[in-house]
Amino acid sequence: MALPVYFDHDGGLDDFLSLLLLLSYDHVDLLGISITPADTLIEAALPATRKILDLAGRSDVTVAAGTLEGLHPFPMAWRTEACKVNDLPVLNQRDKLVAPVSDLPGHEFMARTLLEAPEPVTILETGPLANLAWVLDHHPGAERNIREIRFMGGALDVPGNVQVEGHDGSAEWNLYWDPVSAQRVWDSGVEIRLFPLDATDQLPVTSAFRQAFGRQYAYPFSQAAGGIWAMTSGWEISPGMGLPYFCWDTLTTSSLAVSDVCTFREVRCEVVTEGASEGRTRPTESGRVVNAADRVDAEKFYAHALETLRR
Ligand code: AGV
Ligand code: CA
Repeated sequence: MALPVYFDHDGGLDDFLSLLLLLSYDHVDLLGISITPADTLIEAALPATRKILDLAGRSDVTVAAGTLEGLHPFPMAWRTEACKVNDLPVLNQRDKLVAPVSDLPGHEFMARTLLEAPEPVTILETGPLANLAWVLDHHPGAERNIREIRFMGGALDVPGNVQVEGHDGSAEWNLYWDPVSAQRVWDSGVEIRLFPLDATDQLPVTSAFRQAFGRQYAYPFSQAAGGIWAMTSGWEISPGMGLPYFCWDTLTTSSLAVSDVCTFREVRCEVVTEGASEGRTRPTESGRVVNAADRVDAEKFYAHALETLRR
């Protein structure tokens, strides 16, 4: 039984790693991809996404470039990582890109794909919620064709990862970029399966994990993934560089294939859209119910990623 999935990502390193995993899941029917121009530069993220599709032999999947902007731009040092992915040798063995680009902007492509889908779709969301919020506002009929959204975002009972002047640090970046869109999705009837920092904090990218890809380097997907994960290295020995890199989006993606990679609990929470906690997912009795990832089986995740990418 194929699982129809629509993927909206925002061109960060683990968004590309998520795409490599997703393309390895035989039970997933990938309907389309849009890119939110958040933790990325779209001019690099678009070709990098198409090159990964071509490498996977999935040049039939259409990609749409997002145009909606958030309120709080990501740091430029993070956004340029997509340029490095786009230049990876393993992704540049051919000089032609084949996977098609939609002539629609990301939000319209998402709407059309959902409206045309013959059965309810799982949305894999590894970036901010601007495109989905737009779809809910402009195409109310699309909502009933969404089975659920698997969304990397938020921080419930742990600190956030936004470290900017004037913010209290309680928010996670995917909500902080566009809190109003996040609130729009929270206010909808869409089922939310949330992968907050509470869960992903249990999955740091370690050197042992990165280097393990060297032992399976004959596989093109391991060349790509090992190269991309190597780009997340360095923070361990550089004080002041900030927080480490975690398997944020890749945990979210792996849950589509490994149902027991983590446990879930029901939490009521609301999105804060103003003030020093802007973008926070705050647990409160009056909030809406989300299914939040809780305890992660870290060894299971690392083993799954390594095994899946031996292709
Ligand atoms: O907050 C995690 C989200 C994930 O979707 N992104 C990165 C992942 O793609 C933002 C982010 C937080 N810390 C970062 C981030 C860092 N140190 N480098 C790049 N992006
Ligand atoms: Ca992301």
